[in-house]
Amino acid sequence: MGVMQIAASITPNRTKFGPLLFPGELGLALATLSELGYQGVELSLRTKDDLDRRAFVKSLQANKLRLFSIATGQSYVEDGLSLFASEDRARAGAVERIKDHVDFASEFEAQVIIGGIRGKLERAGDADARERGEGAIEACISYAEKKKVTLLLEPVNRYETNVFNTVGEIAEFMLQHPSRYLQILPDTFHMNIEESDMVASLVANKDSIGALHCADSNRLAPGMGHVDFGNILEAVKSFRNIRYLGVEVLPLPDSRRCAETAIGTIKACL
Ligand code: LER
Ligand code: MN
Repeated sequence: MGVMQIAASITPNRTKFGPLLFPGELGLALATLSELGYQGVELSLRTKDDLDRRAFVKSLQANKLRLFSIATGQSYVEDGLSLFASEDRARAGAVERIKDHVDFASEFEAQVIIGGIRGKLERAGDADARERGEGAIEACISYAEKKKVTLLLEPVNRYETNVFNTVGEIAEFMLQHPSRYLQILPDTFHMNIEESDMVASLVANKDSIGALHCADSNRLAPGMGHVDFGNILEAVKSFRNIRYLGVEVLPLPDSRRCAETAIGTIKACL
């Protein structure tokens, strides 16, 4: 990896999912991120129809930004679709949404994130439900392989889900489901809760890390909490498969201030 690329997580629509900058203000988001020195965006979408694609492509180009990935958690938060749902229809609906996002991503050489859309097991430890959920992820992997799109599996903390809380759990899943189109997306906010040693977990899985979500301990912009970004970024900047650092934070006190603080902190560490 050469110079580390920096992206921000944004959304074209207003949503219950909180850690996104400039919700509902796509034009302002792209112009501001470009002005502040970002290289691209991670776009959180509910459905494939949330976006006027032509206008989006034009605006990306005008602002010299790239689309690095599509984030998919809104399907769970807004519509109750999830890969580990007990109800067959909710599970199938989540797989269909991911396939749509894979199609979209393939046009941009972008990646697709499987984070919040996993949902959770209704009964923790339910082996059958777990197997059905893993089957749903396998269906997504097969489709992504056909479209040559990389899926990023994201460990999420125990207060949000009961499947894959740590980087190590995802690494184990990947050993059982080897695919060159599957990588890990650690998130420093979740890691700060779950990992005993954040840098050690990252280093132990360095070739599988496809991107990194950067949020501070309080889910605000890096620099507004107590995560040690110096040590973390010093480690990840030499990882060979990492495509970008994504700023995925609550827009507080406001989106612009977060975007500015985050890139300032990250650049100072690199
Ligand atoms: C999504 O990137 C994330 O970090 C999770 O909190 C989703 O629930
Ligand atoms: Mn995240």
